Amino acid sequence: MRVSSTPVLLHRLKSSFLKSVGRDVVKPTYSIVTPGRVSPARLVPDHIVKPSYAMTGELPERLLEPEIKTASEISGLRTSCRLAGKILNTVGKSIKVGMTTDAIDGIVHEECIKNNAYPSPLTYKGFPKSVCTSVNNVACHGIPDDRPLENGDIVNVDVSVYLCGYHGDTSETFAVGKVDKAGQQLLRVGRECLAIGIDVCRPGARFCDIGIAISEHAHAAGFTVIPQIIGHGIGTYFHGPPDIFHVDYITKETEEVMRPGMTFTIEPVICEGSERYKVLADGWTLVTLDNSRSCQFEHTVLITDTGVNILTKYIANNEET
Ligand SMILES: [Co+2]
Repeated sequence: MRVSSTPVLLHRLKSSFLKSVGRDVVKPTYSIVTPGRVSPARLVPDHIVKPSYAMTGELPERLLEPEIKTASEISGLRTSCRLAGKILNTVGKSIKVGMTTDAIDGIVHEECIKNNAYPSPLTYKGFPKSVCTSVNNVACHGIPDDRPLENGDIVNVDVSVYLCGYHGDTSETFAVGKVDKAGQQLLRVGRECLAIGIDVCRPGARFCDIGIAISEHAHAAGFTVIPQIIGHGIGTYFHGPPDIFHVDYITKETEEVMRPGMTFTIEPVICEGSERYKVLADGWTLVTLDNSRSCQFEHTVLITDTGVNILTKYIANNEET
């Protein structure tokens, strides 16, 4: 749920990234998606503890520095992240041809309420639904609507929950029915990019090392990365420092090093065509300019004393803990 507006980034990346867009986009074997009808926001019962923006519309003041969390803060965050991972797993198992993205919204919403959590996207900066669903040429922040999923679609479901006073954030792009070879390859590389980005995390590593590793892998496979879609620090706030870039972007800030107790998301958007995009009139839906497909995978991670922990990882036999 975060797009960087750093103008300097746009400027610096322009030349190097446009060069990498060499591949022709072949005739699509998938549907190009346009927004459908959005149902009313789902209701949250009174007993669910809500983040401040859901009550007042105001976001908490942004921290200036990445936060080092205490053991008890980490334990709260771990609980919400575990639930986000569990809900994403439940959604993934239910996805099938003919299901609308509004139905996905319904599942995520109900799972949140059942587990005493608030669906973080709902009312965040005015977002109208409980989850983001982004299909095919929609790169991120898609609004669930009445369009039924088609055989061959790819759909990203971005689940964020607010539980125990903490936000947990994770997403995955799922194949619907039989996806063509190019789409399968895109999903594989997208998944690998997240894993590679997580792999470089440890105390002492620079934040920019994440983007360097991810973009190198994506480019080697012939794909691009949307520079402005960035990961973020997370805690009692949905989005905070540090900004996590998924491209090769070196500044004083991105050269800062990771320290134990820091928690943030990694969530690269990988495209099969150009990384250029536009935001539709609804103010949210971000689509690729050339209508090519993109995928996104996301985890919330914790820097530990010795490495990194994936807080939103789904662990099957740990379901009820
Ligand atoms: Co996120």
